[in-house]
Amino acid sequence: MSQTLDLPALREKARSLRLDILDMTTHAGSGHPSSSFSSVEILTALYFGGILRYRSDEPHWPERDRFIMSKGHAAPLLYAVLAHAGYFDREKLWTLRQVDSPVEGHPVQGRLPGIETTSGSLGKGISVGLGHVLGGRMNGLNYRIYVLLGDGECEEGQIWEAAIAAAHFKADNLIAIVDYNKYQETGPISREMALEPFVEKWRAFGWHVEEVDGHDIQAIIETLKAVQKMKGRPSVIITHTVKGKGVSFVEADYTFHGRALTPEQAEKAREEILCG
Ligand SMILES: Cc1ncc(C[n+]2csc(CCOP(=O)(O)OP(=O)(O)O)c2C)c(N)n1
Ligand SMILES: [Mg+2]
Repeated sequence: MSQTLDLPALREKARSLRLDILDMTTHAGSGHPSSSFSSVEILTALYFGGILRYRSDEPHWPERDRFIMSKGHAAPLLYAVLAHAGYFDREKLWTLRQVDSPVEGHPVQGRLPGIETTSGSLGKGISVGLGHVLGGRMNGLNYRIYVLLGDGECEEGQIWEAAIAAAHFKADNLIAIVDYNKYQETGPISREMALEPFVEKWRAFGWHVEEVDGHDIQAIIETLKAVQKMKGRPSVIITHTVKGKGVSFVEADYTFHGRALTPEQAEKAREEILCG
């Protein structure tokens, strides 16, 4: 991959991913568009910004970095990214949530190349990631593991149990990224189960913490490169995001969490994404 960043191309990639998420979920009539839109720039930075080491034509390459989609309901985004990265034919995307399609409502390991873990039941990602850390050590492999968490997901107790363990095992090749969009399924995090002071909590658990604008691709890439140098403890990047990013009326309405846009709404959304 090229060392010089082509930011206009990366922004164009992010736009294409948003359009694919929109088309997949509208065609399926269900799914999680706003959760997927929220993390588009994070995955663009990881997969297309020269961060993640992968070979889409050799999905089980032992030295590959692992990407764990812990907020598994953002499956449409993961599928769009994997298709754009060359893991499978993009035409498959339009079978999202159809009976017998491998493009399931939540990712299932083994159903499509590039899916590193089954997810959808929230809270497991750091535990899975730490398993890869310890397995890599036993096998003498130096890959990194990136785990994408939702902020609502961080209300799960297993996240914090795994955070203790990751610090204990000095898992400095484990990088958690929190999509801090301030909303979960049923409303604002501050009302449902407040997380603040969030940075201090991670620090108290022994993690190195960075904060970044989760829609600024360049800043995300720079932060990811910075945490790669961390020694002796795991890192977490808290990315400040907007749930539904890119479509004004989805940003303004958290009930789009598990609801697709109607075909009419999708036309308005397409215009906004194309002009944004
Ligand atoms: C263990 C578990 N409990 C509840 C759910 C139902 N659920 C699906 S998504 C979601 C909210 C997740 O919010 P967040 O992590 O903030 O993700 P966002 O969509 O905002 O990115 C919930 C409660 C689940 N999938 N797994
Ligand atoms: Mg959230």
